[in-house]
Amino acid sequence: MAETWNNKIVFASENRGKIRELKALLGGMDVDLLSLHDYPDAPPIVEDGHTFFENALKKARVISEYTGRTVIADDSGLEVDHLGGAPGIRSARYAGVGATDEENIRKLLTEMKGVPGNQREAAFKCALVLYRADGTFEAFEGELKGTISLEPSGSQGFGYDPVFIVPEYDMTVAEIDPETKNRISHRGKAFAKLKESLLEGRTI
Ligand code: ITT
Repeated sequence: MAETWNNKIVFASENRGKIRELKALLGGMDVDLLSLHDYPDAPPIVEDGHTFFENALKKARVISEYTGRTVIADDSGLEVDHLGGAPGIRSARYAGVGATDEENIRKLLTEMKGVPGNQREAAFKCALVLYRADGTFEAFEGELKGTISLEPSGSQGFGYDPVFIVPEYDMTVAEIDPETKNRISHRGKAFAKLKESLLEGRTI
């Protein structure tokens, strides 16, 4: 089938875990998802916003202006009540710029050491922006509530999934199968709203 301009959407992300999830979420739709790995010379994006939404909008705008395409951007992270909402927008670089998921998890568990079970509430948050080349955009949000475990468990997903327990499943997100994660997760919920908008023809 010939490629058309309109079915190509760029996901303004380098995070392979997020890209994998978004590809699965788009399954069945006539959309060809590119990512920043297809644009190695794209300008670096300084995530200097104060909210997930501000950062998602900036990523989407910069990459849409660079590529001339419709762009989806996600800014997401973990908010832990006991830590006053940290790591929040700093989730990817909690243990330092370029930190691995393991390093971020280790720092989180150190900060949460000795905190009792009833004070370990947290939430994953996601802001998703779809930005068109003409400068108009739509924004969607999603949230998943849970608690921080005492130690990592499970091997699926990415980021903080091994230490985030979903009470309804009594499992960490890294122990839950990917399809279920995409149905219940912060990104999955935000994406479901975006998809509804795409299917109604309101968005692109
Ligand atoms: P891009 O900006 O290239 O998309 P990033 O990893 O830097 O990738 P963010 O700035 O949005 O993305 O940071 C999100 C971080 O929040 C991510 O690196 C994880 O540590 C965490 N996170 C977000 N969604 C998550 C999920 O579904 N499961 C586990 N951790 C998640």
